[in-house]
Amino acid sequence: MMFKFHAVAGAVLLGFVSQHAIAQEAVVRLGHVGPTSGSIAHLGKDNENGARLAVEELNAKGISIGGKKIKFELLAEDDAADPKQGTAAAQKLVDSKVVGVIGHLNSGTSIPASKIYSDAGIPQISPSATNPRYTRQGYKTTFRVVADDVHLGGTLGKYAVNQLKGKSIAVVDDRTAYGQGVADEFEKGVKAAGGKVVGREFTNDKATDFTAILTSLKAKKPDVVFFGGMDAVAGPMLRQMKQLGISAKFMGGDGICTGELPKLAAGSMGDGQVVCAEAGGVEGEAKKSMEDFGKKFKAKFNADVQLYAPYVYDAVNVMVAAMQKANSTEPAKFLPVLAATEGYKGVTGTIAFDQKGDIKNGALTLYTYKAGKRDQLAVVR
Ligand code: ABU
Repeated sequence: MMFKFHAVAGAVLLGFVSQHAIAQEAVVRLGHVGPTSGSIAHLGKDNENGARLAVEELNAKGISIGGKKIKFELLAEDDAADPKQGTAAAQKLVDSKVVGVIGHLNSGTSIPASKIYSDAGIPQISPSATNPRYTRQGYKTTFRVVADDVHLGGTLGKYAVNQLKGKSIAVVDDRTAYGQGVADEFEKGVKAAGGKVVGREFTNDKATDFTAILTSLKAKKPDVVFFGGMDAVAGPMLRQMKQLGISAKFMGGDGICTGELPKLAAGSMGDGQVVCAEAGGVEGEAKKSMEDFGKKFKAKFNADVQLYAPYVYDAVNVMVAAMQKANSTEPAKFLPVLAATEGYKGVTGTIAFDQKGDIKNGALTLYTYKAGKRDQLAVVR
């Protein structure tokens, strides 16, 4: 009889304790979306790992919000850089009750997905989508921590004329939202600097044979070829340029400005031949935090940062900082705090958002490649 009483009392107490414990701890879901399959899976994985590192550190630190210990759970989705898969992934995350999303990697997926997040009232921070349209749709939920293609393409266009002294410039794009957009802005930049575009061709983001367009451009004797698209296409294009005897400088936006490009070009890049730009960057003392991030990333994933992993890491942290400041993980409560972010010190520099959700005073880092490694030319604003 006595044993029975103790057992019942123990069970009641255990129930109370575990309910109490549950009440003190909450799981908060964050979404990440990028292409972790397909030709740019290496970039999708790079982004996803940036998010994983941030979430692991936050959980290890132990964050309390609204009187509860928060355990962040990352729901990582693959959109294969495909707009339709991008919207399906967005809907899946909304249905899974994420409170915020970091992604997508591509402009072509981030733009259509942004309506789904906006309709659900869920903040979305893209760490890498650079098409200006992304933040110009009037959505309050849409943010970006890198510069856009107006800045990126325009600066590269002027650089082609003023620094590279390009006289006959050819432009190719992959007809994606990013590729075509950045190529258009590049062309405007060339023209604004008094340069001449001698040819414009296009391909697609899955193409591998560029013989026809490169042969047509070769006849125009370009001294600079700009490609609007990603590294998976730029690599084979560089190989085929070499085979066809086109020795022009090769330029591109952030999509080609990756650690993987030399491998994809398989030895066909001359030192200093390629000039590209990352849509962010740090100078002076701030460089240390970026370098430290690179070391930490390498130690954890046994891989070098490809391009935007540190921007993803900052995007997760700036979103969680807004939750802490709002003392709430409810999107409706922390969204206005996120929008009002000022002076957040991340590894990629200082983050503040303008009215559209774009980073204020965004930087660009111009790179070339020497001996198969990225080599910084300049940071410009
Ligand atoms: N910004 C380059 C890669 C991502 C994109 O905008 O599509």
